[in-house]
Amino acid sequence: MAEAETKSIDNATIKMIEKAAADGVNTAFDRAETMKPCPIGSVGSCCSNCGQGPCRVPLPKGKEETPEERKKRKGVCGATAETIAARNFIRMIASGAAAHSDHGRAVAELFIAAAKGEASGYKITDEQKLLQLALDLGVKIGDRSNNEIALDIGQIALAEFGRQEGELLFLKRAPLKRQELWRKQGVAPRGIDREIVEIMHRTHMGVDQDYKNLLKQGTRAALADGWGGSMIATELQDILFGTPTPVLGQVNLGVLKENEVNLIIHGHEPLLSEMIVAAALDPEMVELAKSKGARGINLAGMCCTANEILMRHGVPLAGNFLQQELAIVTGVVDAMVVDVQCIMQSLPDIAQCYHTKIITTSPKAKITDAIHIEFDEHKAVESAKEVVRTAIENFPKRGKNICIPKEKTDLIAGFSHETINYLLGGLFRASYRPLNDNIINGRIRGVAGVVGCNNARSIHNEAHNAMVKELIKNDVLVLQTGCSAMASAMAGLMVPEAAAKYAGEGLAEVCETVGIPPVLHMGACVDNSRILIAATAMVKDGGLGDDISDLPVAGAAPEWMSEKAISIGQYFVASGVFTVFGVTWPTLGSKEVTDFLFKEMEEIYGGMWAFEPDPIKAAHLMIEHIDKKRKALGIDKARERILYDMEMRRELEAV
Ligand code: BF8
Ligand code: SF4
Repeated sequence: MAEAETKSIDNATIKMIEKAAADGVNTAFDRAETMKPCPIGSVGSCCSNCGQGPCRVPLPKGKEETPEERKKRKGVCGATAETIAARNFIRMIASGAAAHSDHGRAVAELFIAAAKGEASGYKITDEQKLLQLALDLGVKIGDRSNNEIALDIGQIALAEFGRQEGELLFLKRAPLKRQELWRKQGVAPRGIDREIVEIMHRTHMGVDQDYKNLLKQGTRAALADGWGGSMIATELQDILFGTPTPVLGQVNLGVLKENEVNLIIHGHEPLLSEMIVAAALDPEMVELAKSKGARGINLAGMCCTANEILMRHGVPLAGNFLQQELAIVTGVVDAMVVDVQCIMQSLPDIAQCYHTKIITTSPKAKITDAIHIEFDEHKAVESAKEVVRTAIENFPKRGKNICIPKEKTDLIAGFSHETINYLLGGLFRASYRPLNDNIINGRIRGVAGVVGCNNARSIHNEAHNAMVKELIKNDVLVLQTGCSAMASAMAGLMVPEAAAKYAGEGLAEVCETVGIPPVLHMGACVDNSRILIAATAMVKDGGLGDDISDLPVAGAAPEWMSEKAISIGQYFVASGVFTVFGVTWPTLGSKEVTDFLFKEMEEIYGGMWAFEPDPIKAAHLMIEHIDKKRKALGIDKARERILYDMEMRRELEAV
């Protein structure tokens, strides 16, 4: 069916969209056709922050606005289009920062419970990282036990959420110049919760009505996400569950198995999924599965939970955001267990057409018509077993209407900051030096973080793949997280062989020498904090300036949709990174707000936003920015030289 081919570039996805249509199942792809975005709300020009509205303040169509007309474009309370757009934008940041940070809080709470011995099944796995964090946070080590040290760390981390004064401790990990800039600008976050609450206060009717001042608070809350909540989540998860190291995995709906119980773990927090991974290996569970006629239990991940359990256990990835409904359409998913974030409410509806059980687990995220098995970290093993048992018992109820797409692709994941450091530098002198050297000598032009979601308003995975291929072709090393990472993995970009096939000569040469793919999977969205740490490590290693904004780096989310993506983008920009988003831009209803984000932020923070829906053009904006930074560093000539060398080499080879 030609129509499905206009919705995704991935064959497994296309097949399942077709099957959904044949089965009479309505998916996000259909709903995106019938529900068009509101042209006023989508550009930030609709305010519903009080009962006098919603007030709409759209730009006049097709003509320049006179100053008089401009003055009349106000909400009932007098709020201008700038105030309305800025308020809407920073409320997105508040929600995104809250999502990541509440995740971080849950990890900190579990960390404390584990340290106290009150959470059976959880333990300190990465002792080295525990001790490193203790040093960073000034926690006494001496001859204290790991649990004693962990308890102090957990309590310090948890206190960061409610901190009322001072600034977040992890800000000290940023380059010194950046820290000073944040302080000078007054955006160094105090407590994580405090900054989010302050957004909600300031955007209440009749409070902060200066768009620049509103955006400044948005920056403060976003930094509290990246250098606070998200970083706490990543660090403590690594200590509890292990810091990722290179691991072979597989991705796409083809990882589902006809003869086994298929249990999909979907959502974000690895607290539950880690336990489910353990429960699925339990001989008692495996026996139970066999007694029901299955050959075993096949776990697969969806969305960021998938990334978490892939990075640490090699559990296969069933798919990214827009494939969640389609996994059920295969007819072989016996249960899908979800926790928080990016979970479509349509899942139970679709499940009714097949036999799949949808299980919610978080008291924060229930779905009408789903089964709820509350996850209690104090009884985690039992909760996890109950979930696995529910899937097993549902296996015999599978219908005949099943189809598993054959597509599945290999990938190497597990590129934490520590792993990159180790792989580049070797066991005895782990460092970013070889990366910096290869950037300075021009083999690697720069580094790009390509992250974020799928969006039903754009062709599934198309922009991710086009952008990433264009970047590596131009010798830009790509770091990835979230659904974007999965899109690249599906396209075969995350195996070492991809270097020779897709990367420019300089990048390919480095990848082949070190033995890494040209596109590195760094984890879930919350792990974008790893990219901040990697960028800081590049600064600290020397030769590339003294701040993140000096580095030849850029960021992008070509298919973004979630509010978390906006928070991530804002903390990257405020950390000094040029960041380009695709699909749509939520402040286009106000020229002033958009100009501030796209231009003025560069003057203040050295990083700025851009909006470019064409992924190739967007990739070239990133490359231009990288080249601009290379020039400022005085290393642009080195690259010309190396390319010349290669040209000469080719000529010699041709002789
Ligand atoms: O945190 S990339 S669609 S799954 S929001 Fe969601 Fe976007 Fe995927 Fe993970 Ni991130
Ligand atoms: Fe309208 Fe002002 Fe109320 Fe917003 S806060 S809905 S602009 S009256």
